[in-house]
Parts: sequence; C-alpha cells; structure tokens
Amino acid sequence: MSLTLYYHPLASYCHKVLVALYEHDIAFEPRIIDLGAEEDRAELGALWPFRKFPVLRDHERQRTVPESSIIIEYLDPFAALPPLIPQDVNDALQVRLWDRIVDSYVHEPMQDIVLDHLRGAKGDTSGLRATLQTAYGLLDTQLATRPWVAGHAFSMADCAAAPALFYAHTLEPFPEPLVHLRAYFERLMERPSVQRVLAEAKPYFPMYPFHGAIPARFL
Ligand SMILES: N[C@@H](CCC(=O)N[C@@H](CS)C(=O)NCC(=O)O)C(=O)O
Repeated sequence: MSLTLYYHPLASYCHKVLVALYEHDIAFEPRIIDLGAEEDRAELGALWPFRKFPVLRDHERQRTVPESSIIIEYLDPFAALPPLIPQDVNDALQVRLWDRIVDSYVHEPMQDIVLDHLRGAKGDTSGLRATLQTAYGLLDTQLATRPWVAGHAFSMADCAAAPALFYAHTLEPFPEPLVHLRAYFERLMERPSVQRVLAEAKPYFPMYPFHGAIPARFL
C-alpha cells in the first residue's frame, strides 16, 4: 500500500487514526498540514472540502478517504490481525456504537470547549461539560466488566477513546469515584501506539490552549 496521511500531530481526530496505524504497523507518508498556512489549507481543501483532517490518500487504489472512523474501517481489511473492527457482526456493532458514543459525547464537546476558548467567545460551556460528565459515568459503568471499551479486545473504539479522553481530562478531570474509567485511561496511556502518538505530539503541546492542565508525565 502506498499511503499519505494528511494530519496534524496535535489534532485529536488525527491521533485516533495514528493509533490505528501504529497498532497495525502500517507504513505511510506523513503530510503535516498547517491550517494557518493558505497553501496547506488549499491542499487539504482540494482533497476534502470541509478542510478537516485526518484525510488518507491511497495512491495505489486512487482513493481519498476522509473521516477518522472510515479511515480505520478502510485500512482494517488490509492490516495485520487482530482487526480493530471484529469480524463477528454483533461485536462489530458494539465497536461502532462505542466509537460513536466516544466521538459524539466526549470528542465533540471537548473540541467545542477548546474552540470556544480559541475564538475568545468565553461562552457558557456548562452544557458541554455536563455532557462530558454524563459520558464519563456511562464509560465507567461499561468498563466495570471489560478491559477495553467495546469488549475484551482493543478496537477502533479505543483508538477514539485515547485522544478524546486525553484532551477531555485536561478540561474536566475524571471524578475520583469513577475508578473503572480512571483505570481504563491508564491502560490506554500504557499502550505503545498511544505512547508513540503522545510523544510525537509533545513538541506541539505548548500550542494547546489548556497545556497547563496536561499532567507533567506527558510533557
Ligand atoms: N468527523 C471528523 C472530525 C475531524 C475534525 O474535526 N478534525 C479537526 C482536528 S481534530 C479539524 O480538522 N479541525 C480543523 C477545523 O475544523 O478547521 C473525523 O472523525 O475525522
């Protein structure tokens, strides 16, 4: 496979795909997009008019693949086992469900809080923070009986959860009583693929507006 990934090392949805690529040990050409540079914005916009990353270009198959979950689904059949989306239909449905829960109720509110800050809007983020807390509670219950969020195997849903929870916990710390969520977060942070992504993000962390809330062990 001949792949180019358009991404930024600080961007959480890009982390999700990087974790999957590193889990599978898939080689790719990294193309860092600086959204502050007009040329880069135009290059990304030519591939995907919403100008959001990650975007994958498969040169062999002449395919442009946007959207983090779709990129992971696209790569999975070509990748080494075990898959990130299980072959069993019901197990796969659980993975997709938890991938959606994490993206919709952790990733999106986390991003909206950060964007609100970056725009200087200083809007009322209490609703977004309440959504994060609801998601934390649901995740804690789910993780009481399984090591990974959708079951016994590390999956696409965990690729989503690692960056979403990493940034979310700098905005809304995990409540002390949610011991299963806290232990899960530690398992995620110990995963070599996640450690590699965070190590690559490290030089860029000062650009993150809440970098003061990133625990010292990641800096
Ligand atoms: N649903 C998309 C979301 C992608 C997304 O929001 N990417 C962010 C970076 S984490 C982005 O491109 N932000 C730049 C912008 O919105 O201008 C996915 O799953 O890939």
